[in-house]
Amino acid sequence: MVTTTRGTNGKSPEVMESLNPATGEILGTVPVAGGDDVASAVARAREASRTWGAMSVGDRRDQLVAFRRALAGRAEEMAELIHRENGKPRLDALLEVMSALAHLHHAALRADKVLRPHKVSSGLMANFRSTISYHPFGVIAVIGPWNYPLFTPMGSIAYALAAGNAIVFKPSELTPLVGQLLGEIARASIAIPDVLVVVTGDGRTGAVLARAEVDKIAFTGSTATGKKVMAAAAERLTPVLMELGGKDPLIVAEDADVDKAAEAAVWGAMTNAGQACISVERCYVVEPIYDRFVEKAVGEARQVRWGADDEASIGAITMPRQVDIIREHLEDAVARGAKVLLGGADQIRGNFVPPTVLTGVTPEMRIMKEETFGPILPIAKVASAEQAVEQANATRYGLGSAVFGKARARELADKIRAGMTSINSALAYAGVPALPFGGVGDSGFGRIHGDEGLREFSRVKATTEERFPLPVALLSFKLPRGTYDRIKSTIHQLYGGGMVDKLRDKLPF
Ligand code: TXE
Repeated sequence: MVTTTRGTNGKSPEVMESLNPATGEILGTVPVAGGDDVASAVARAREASRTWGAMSVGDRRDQLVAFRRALAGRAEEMAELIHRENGKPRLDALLEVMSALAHLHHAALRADKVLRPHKVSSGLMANFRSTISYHPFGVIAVIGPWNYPLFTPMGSIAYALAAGNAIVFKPSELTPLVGQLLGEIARASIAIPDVLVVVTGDGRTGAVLARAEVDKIAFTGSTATGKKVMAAAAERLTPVLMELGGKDPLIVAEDADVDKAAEAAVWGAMTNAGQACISVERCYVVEPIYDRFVEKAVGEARQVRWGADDEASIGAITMPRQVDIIREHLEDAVARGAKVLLGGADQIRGNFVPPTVLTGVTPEMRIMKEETFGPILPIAKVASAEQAVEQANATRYGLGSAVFGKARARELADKIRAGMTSINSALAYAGVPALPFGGVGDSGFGRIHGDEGLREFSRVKATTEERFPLPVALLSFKLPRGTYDRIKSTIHQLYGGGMVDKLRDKLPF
């Protein structure tokens, strides 16, 4: 949470306060970086990127191992800050630190293998040696959200650093202190200064950074702001990676383990108080098992403890504005005929939203179309798994998804238009560092995590080198007479007559 104040003499720099969303306590004050501050941060990162990018992958790995160890050494301090600044329970905060560390470890170790130059077939140009190599872009701007203030930006930061880039990180205005602490740990543990520079501020700082002289922007946040960032980046033709919102479906087929599916649906919808881009936001259950599923889900959700105490499984909603969105979605659903089986808008207390289960939901309700970002599980009854897939895909979003079932689970998973699917679990793909993470449509594009994440932050370079000259130099104006006819006959024999098909396994195409 944040309030912004201008210096009393009108000249001192603007600052903002970070508040604990559970208590309203002021946790700290940070500067709102302006144009000059952002330019200076980018310049410092640029300088660092020269040394960092020129280092061997092995040397960078050693530095990232030191960074990882330093972060692990301060895991509890970081988790405590995440807990206080974001509002999530301490245990969830500590798990977030562990997940971030897993990515830092994975990226540092994989970079050597994934970004090593490799040869490819030169095809018809058989006298050439062709190579693909990967190079750092230079400076990556990472604009982060507040829901997983460490894990989410780390998905870009770890992979971009391992690929040899320096970073300018702007954390969300709701969680700037987590960003600052990460920057401090990087400074203390990485030998090259300014490899990770943190600038604090709100959307205005983000907007300046989106126009700054950076080489790529990795943005995580809302679809609406993502579009603004992309438009700003277009001015300098800066490439962008967009990790945006979602409306993730969970499908339960007839042969699913109903108890397991209900437990996972409740956890997937309500973990982090539903404030995950990959939260389960819609649940489709086939008719024969629907009643059993609903009963089980309500029973599970009833046991989810909400509040600020140490026993709570879900804490405060981080962004006060989000509470209004959740309330509006619930009221709209009820007005259109949904039934509240547990929780509901009238039980919202300040920034705390109760675990809520809804049935009788229909596609035109806001709660089935727009990102709710709260601990809400709307359950829809469907006639068949096909209908479930059809409704799951009837959205412009396409981030995560889940399928519960046996015989046809994989087939159904393949049919869901989304970047990621967990079968017989919810959100599990996010815990596998080797799996690329990202969406389609309004959920964005580009991938963090995994090998794709390392390549996402690399400039791809193609090199081909002549090994020996051919008697007929095709790449020249000095072609002998009769070349036209020879090419004509080559086209006919190779591609028309099917020689390439016959020699498919023998020729290096
Ligand atoms: O997001 P914003 P907010 C969704 C969720 C939530 C909604 C709004 O549904 O209700 O987004 O949240 C910076 N140029 N998600 O307001 O505005 C901003 O300072 C450049 C989904 O927090 O997208 C912050 O650092 N940057 C999500 C970051 O963008 C700008 C996680 C995100 O803010 C900017 C969070 C601008 N013009 C919310 N304006 C997910 N994908 O996980 C703001 N920013």
